Amino acid sequence: RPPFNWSDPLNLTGALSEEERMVLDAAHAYCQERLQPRVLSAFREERFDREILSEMGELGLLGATLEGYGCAGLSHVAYGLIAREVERVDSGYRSAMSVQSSLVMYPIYTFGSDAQKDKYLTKLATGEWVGCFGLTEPDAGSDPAGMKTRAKKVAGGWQLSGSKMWITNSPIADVFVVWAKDEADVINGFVLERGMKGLSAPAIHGKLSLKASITGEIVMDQVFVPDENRLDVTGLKGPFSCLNKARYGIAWGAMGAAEACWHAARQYTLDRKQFGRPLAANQLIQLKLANMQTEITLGLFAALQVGRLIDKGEAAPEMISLIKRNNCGKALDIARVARDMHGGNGIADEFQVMRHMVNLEAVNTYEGTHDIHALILGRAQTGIAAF
Ligand code: TGC
Ligand code: FAD
Repeated sequence: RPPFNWSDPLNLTGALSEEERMVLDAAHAYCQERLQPRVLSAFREERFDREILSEMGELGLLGATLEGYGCAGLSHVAYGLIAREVERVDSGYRSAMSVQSSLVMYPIYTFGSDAQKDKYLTKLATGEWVGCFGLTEPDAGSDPAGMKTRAKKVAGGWQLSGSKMWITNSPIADVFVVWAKDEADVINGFVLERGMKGLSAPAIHGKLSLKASITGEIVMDQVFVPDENRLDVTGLKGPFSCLNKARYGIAWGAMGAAEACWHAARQYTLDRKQFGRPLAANQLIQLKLANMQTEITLGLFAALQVGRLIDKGEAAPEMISLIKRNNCGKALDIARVARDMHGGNGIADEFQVMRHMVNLEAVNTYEGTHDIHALILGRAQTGIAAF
């Protein structure tokens, strides 16, 4: 009888290349040894430890799929594995990593001039500079086409005015990738830098989710941005092509958080006795564990398939919507059930599961909400846009 590994039931590890397995092991070791010990206090104190991005840079975890500029040139599956290991610890740490890699380095790499790439990419890859991505506004979330931020052409550059809301990393960012409409209502991308006159990025406090990640606004009051800081792309396909990369990583990451909750629930119910035997001896508990195992395994294999298709240049955005939506929704359900299985202890932060649960609420919302991805899939199968 071939062996059955309960924690890797369909042998995902066996479907990875040797390089991907090495990346997985290195990312796992870093996350468990360096990130896990500090997440509890960071979450309690609503603190993002800035040096985490430098540590990730040192290990080659930033912009990992890009070639050159000190980037590792890894497969998209390897990038997904990194996201999964980081989010096994905390979705907020994965947020910081995926914004830097997919939403800041990727657009500069793809739409930037050689001078922009030389100036920004190496420093972003090492984590010496932190980046953020400003698309969402107070009145334009699911519908970014409704943005109000304006870029007015002036001599030698552009003058940007407007505000962006809910921006991961913005209060500590050195580099701001910002999307704005020009006078013809066409969306353009710009790279702004900390210190530009009229630019500020106040932090948003009071979050009950992703408290170990820093989130803020971007406020632009007639910020002059030189011509050479404009990205060479127009229209929503600019920001959306970045979102494809980030949403793909989130599909892996959410499964990492779900695995953390599943493993915790399994161990807790094996250890805790009620009615004279382990909780895990009950059929209701085993059913929940089997459901978690099944959903996580299917979600990981779907992410693996999409990753392989991205590497071959054959992934359509709808495929990414399918896995982002499914994996975030399933991870949130799993975290809620795992919290319940921990009983009263489940609400204590030392047991980790409720932190994952509240984090996953935001993960299910950002980068396109669960329902927006349903509408993208609905449009693709009916030909009718419902939004
Ligand atoms: P639509 O008409 O569908 O498309 C407009 C243009 O964009 C192109 N396009 C894409 N290109 C590449 N990849 C994609 N996924 C694309 N989707 C669309 C499309 O071909 C078209 O191009 P063209 O040349 O014909 O003009 O646009 P719409 O306005 O009708 O879109 C509606 C909808 C709902 C699909 C879209 O607006 C949407 O996805 N909304 C969700 C917004 C969102 O995801 N925001 C994320 C903000 S960033 C963030 O949350 C970071 S969190 C980071 C962290 O902490 O981890
Ligand atoms: P809304 O668009 O107002 O949606 C509210 C509800 O209405 C949702 O349930 C939605 O599904 C539903 N809805 C909307 N339209 C329809 C429709 N047509 N039909 C049916 N239902 C609909 N943005 C960035 O640009 N950069 C970042 O770095 C970033 N980081 C973030 C970090 C955090 C912690 C959070 C919470 C958000 C972040 N965001 C970021 C913003 C995020 O992408 C938006 O919150 C998200 O896209 C949803 O937009 P909204 O909050 O305006 O909700």
